[in-house]
Amino acid sequence: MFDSFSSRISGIFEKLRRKGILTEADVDAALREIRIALLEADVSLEVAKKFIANVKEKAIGQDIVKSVSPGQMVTKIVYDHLVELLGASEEINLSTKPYKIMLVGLQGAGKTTTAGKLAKFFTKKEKKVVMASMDIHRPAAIEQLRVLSGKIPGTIFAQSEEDTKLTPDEIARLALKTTERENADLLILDTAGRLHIDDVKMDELVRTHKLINPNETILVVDIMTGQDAINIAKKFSESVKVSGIILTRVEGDARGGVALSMRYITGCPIRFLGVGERLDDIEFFDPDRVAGKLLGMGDIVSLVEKAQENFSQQEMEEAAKKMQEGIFTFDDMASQMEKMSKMGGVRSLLKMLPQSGQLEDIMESQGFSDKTVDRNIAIIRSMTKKEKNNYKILNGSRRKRIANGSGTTVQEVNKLIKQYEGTLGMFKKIKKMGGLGKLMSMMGK
Ligand SMILES: Nc1nc2c(ncn2[C@@H]2O[C@H](COP(=O)(O)OP(=O)(O)OP(=O)(O)O)[C@@H](O)[C@H]2O)c(=O)[nH]1
Ligand SMILES: [Mg+2]
Repeated sequence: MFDSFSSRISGIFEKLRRKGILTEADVDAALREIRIALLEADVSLEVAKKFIANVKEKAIGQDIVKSVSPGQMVTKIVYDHLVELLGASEEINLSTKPYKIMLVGLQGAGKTTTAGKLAKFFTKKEKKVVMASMDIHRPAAIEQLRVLSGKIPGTIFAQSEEDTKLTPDEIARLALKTTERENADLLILDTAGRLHIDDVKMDELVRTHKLINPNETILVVDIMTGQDAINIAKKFSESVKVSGIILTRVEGDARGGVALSMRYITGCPIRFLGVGERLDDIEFFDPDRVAGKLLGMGDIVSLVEKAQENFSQQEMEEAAKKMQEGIFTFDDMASQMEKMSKMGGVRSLLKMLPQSGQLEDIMESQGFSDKTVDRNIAIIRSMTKKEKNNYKILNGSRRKRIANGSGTTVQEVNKLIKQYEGTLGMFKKIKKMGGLGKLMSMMGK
């Protein structure tokens, strides 16, 4: 997320840090560059101006010119201001029963997908969720939500397949009734996308909004909309009282400025970020994390969370123990590769780290690139048990057999074995040095 902005910003800071002693002119120059970066990232002019003024005031107040590490100091000040601008995260806690959430937004913003993501999110928390779609304008829209809800065990879809002629008001009433009858915790209502704000469908939205009287009205905004997103948000807030925002398509190289301006302009908290098309691709909005990303500091928190979801505590301990003992088999290698691709692939994982470009090269040289993972797993699967436990017996004819069996070439098999040797060598070295714990303490951690 926010790749181009963050690489630009981190470049500016890099320059500052290299300078050692900063003059006020250095700081001014850097702030001018930051301002351009903000504007290019679609932050509104008003917000960018205010941001720079605040940072400058703070920076001068702190006497950065004399401070020990001025570059770092400026980074910190900018970071703090970004966090402030993004606004504190506020969770949706289902404070009343049933809690009613209505999703509104422009056509294609991601409302229906987000409805599914939220349903899954709350179902995982043992909440009973009812869903309904008031989108009678697009024939397949109700079906789309029905299919999504079918993928989330436990959720209840309020509309029956026979009811194709209901009006949005009737659907709303039906959904409320179902929610009560099922004694559900949460009702999620999807609405039709508006093409323009002054669409006739807007009146319909206002009417059903009144009827439902939701506890939470969430505006779903595609972050790729750029500057327009801000106007859309303003207009929507004028018609129905928006209480929270969910930004979608945040995973790509989005121009993150929308996230920065949104809170300031609407006064509404950003609740979640949509980071992909799958139902699990939703993240809590965490201003610290987003600010860190914006400044190219990587996203260690997301990385750790992802790892925790995919590796159990026990697996982690086992892996660490093996590493300690210098044990690493081809099966271990294959299982690591499988886990990586389950977590979204090497590329998406590395994106969360600073300097991800260089790391990607290193991972690639170790056989962990998205292009080669499937191939390497196939190669390992074509080995016998004996071969997997002792790579030294892999002579020419065995390698040829493995290449044939996995639909690869002998060169590719050779490459993988070499990579395996490299990792095994590293594990052995760790063992020699007294294990992982020793190594860590040597590194001062
Ligand atoms: N990459 C990415 N795609 C998303 C995200 N959220 C939704 N999409 C995709 O965006 C497209 C539109 O999503 P929908 O959920 O149908 O959007 P909508 O707002 O309900 O659209 P209408 O009902 O037509 O107004 C689909 O292809 C989704 O898979 C996201 O966070 N990231
Ligand atoms: Mg929809």
